[in-house]
Amino acid sequence: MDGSKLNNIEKPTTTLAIENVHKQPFIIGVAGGAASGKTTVCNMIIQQLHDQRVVLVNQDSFYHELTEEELATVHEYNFDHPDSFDTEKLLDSMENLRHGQAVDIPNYDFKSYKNSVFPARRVNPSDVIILEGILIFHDPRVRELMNMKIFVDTGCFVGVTELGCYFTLKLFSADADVRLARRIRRDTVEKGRDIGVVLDQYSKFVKSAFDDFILPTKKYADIIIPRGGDNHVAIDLIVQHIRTKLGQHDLCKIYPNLYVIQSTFQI
Ligand code: UZR
Ligand code: MG
Repeated sequence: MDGSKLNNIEKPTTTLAIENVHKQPFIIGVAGGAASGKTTVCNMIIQQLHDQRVVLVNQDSFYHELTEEELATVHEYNFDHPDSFDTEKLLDSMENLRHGQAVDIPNYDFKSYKNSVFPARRVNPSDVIILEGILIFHDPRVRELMNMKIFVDTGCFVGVTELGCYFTLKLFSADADVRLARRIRRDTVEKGRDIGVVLDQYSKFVKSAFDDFILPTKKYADIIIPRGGDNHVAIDLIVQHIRTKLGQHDLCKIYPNLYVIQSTFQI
């Protein structure tokens, strides 16, 4: 055989196309009324996932700063309305985190109603991102980012009612009562608010915003947790599910920046 022809035969080569595709984080949304126990649920999930990289992003961080005019009539300002949040900025931050970029999350100050008083918090990309907030399910674009949606319900109690000479057991929803009681304690102790202002704000805005904006988003939840942070079985199940989902990305965990996208054989 002619040696030159043999040399012309193309030798098989393998091309492994490797691209720098980062692993997308598992995003969990946690919604529920003010003082329903959202933060407790988030902290319990974070505690159980201590061997993973988890970050908590709070919708509260994205409150719009109040203008001087709004500050002058702050008791008329509705902090429980969807428009009080800078949702575009929240979306922007989440998109960056999702694509492996660190972001600066504003540090909203509940005393001055400004986000420029304290320095922003640098958040690095993580395996799990928990997005917490009263209205975190309100905007469909934010909902679409989430791999799992949790709604925290506070609870109910059994009471006795008297009807003539009969006594009957009745299931009462204690949700609003429990949230209001917790809120009074939290806002007077932690935020240094006057109890009169807290009650006034509750009847003026918080109660109706819960019925008009927060409760209607419950239907988007994948999981509804009754009794919030007291529900250890629900938290265990959620953590188990997250671990299963993270386990499906084992290859990505070993090589976080490498992702084999295609393998071609050229002859
Ligand atoms: P969570 N809030 C304030 O009290 N002051 C602010 O400057 C901004 C927000 C309250 C807000 C809402 N409503 O009910 C609550 N009011 O923070 C949400 N009035 O906080 O999700 O931690 O319960
Ligand atoms: Mg909270």
